[in-house]
Amino acid sequence: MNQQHTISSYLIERLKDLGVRHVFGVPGDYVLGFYKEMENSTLEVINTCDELGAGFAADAYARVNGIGAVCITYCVGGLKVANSTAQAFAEKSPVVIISGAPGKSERVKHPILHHKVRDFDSQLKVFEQLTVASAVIDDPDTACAEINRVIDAAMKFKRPVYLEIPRDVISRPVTPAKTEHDKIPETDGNILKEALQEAIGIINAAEKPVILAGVEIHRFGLQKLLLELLKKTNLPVASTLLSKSVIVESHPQYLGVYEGAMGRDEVKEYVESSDCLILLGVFMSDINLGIFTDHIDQGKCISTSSEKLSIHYHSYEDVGMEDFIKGLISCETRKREILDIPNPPHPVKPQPETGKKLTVDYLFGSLNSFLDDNTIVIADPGDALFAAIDMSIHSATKFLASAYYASLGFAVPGGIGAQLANPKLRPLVLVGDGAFQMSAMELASAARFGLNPIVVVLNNEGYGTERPMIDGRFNDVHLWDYSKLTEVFKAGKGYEVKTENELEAALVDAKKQDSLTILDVHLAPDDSSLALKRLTAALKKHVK
Ligand SMILES: Cc1ncc(C[n+]2csc(CCOP(=O)(O)OP(=O)(O)O)c2C)c(N)n1
Ligand SMILES: [Mg+2]
Repeated sequence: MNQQHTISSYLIERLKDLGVRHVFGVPGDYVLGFYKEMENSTLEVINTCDELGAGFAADAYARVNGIGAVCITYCVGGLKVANSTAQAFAEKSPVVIISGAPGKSERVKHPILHHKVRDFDSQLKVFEQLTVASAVIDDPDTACAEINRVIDAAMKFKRPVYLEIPRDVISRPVTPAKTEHDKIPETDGNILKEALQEAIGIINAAEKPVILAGVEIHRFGLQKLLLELLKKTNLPVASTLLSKSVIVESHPQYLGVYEGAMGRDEVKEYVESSDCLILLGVFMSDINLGIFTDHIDQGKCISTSSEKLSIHYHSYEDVGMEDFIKGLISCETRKREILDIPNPPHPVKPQPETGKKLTVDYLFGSLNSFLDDNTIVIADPGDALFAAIDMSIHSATKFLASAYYASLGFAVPGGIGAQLANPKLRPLVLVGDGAFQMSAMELASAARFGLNPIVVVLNNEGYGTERPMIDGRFNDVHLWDYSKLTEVFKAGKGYEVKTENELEAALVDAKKQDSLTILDVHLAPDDSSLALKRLTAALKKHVK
């Protein structure tokens, strides 16, 4: 960094240092200057149709790439990414939100400037709630240190951060500040030793220990350590829905997705009958626990996460998750015989019957055998997500979903972010018709940037997940010809799919296309996956 930096060039440099290659967003006059700076740099600007799409794309990008960024204008754009930022916060995804803002010189005497809501700091206050660190970069003397503080927090906590830059300061010269790259707090060696002693004692004495690998293993890049631990101990491992694909799903020690009553019965029984459950970075959220249909006994758990380590009913301070897992690997943990465990069933390709109407079961059976090593599955909440529980993802980190925050509209723009983060991947986007109507226009962005997601629209004529809870006309959607959208976007190919044989033909053909494809898959409005049937039965009790 020998050149004379400005606020914008310094921020761009820092983003690049951390691995950002694409920035998603929609410009506006308060941020146009920064857009020009990005265009003049090696960062690629990915204009989406709408800011929410940019926010979701940046979140998916961060999940695959380790960090993502979105750049928008003040309030009208910023407040649209509030929802995607909330998702990134809730599900731990390090996204840097960069917002333009009115210039300092324009604010004198509080004029009523366009896009201002109440006060000049209204948007900042919103983002203070949604991020782990935030700053207004308006002073060249502190700009670099503040940029570093905020970006380092994103890396440390794997959560979104917010930077707001008044438009008249972006070209101010600055002196680069030292970056801390501060890592997870140091572990206290004595406390770690004691915690490991206790944990190893319990694990070694247990008859049936089971590991539950959560999403933080993925976010903190600890998949290799997990594999080492499995090799060292031979213990069986399950994932949660949020962490699905944390480990390659054909691994011999893999049980499947544990999800209380929503997951496979054998997984529920196996996990819940364990006398020592080792939870690694698991979110104990309602969806992850099958809407609390789980029966996990805290008195049998050893749980480590980025926030705390607890053994049964007590906790240890200052023990990092990575250090604890490394400790488990290096200690004298008992190596067991590899047990005969209920692995997920191997995908069996269903045989299509000509003219037979499609069901959710058939669709997912067929999609399951369609996956290959380069497919990344991105599922929107709704039956697309629940039915995907039992798909067999080929390699680690090839499944993305808003499985805790549960915002509709993530999957289509998420496919854009995922494929730009790793161009070797082809997204298989699984999306309900309701969620698709919220996000379909972003396929135009996919077309513009030459991406080729295969988009499967589960067309059940409305909000199927909600119907069994309380039904009404509010759960219907207007019926579109989804497959014709490729004509509107002037790219790709659409298929209308009603029968088993039409599905097979469409999938085979879609795989050959190098542009985007949309499969409008007609399903009966009252059809659903087994997992959804169980979930709605559980939810019904809560909404009355
Ligand atoms: C942004 C957002 N709005 C509303 C909801 C509430 N919601 C949850 S599931 C659902 C229905 C989704 O319909 P669709 O995408 O067609 O999937 P299906 O339930 O039919 O499988 C709705 C509206 C939500 N989760 N997210
Ligand atoms: Mg639907």
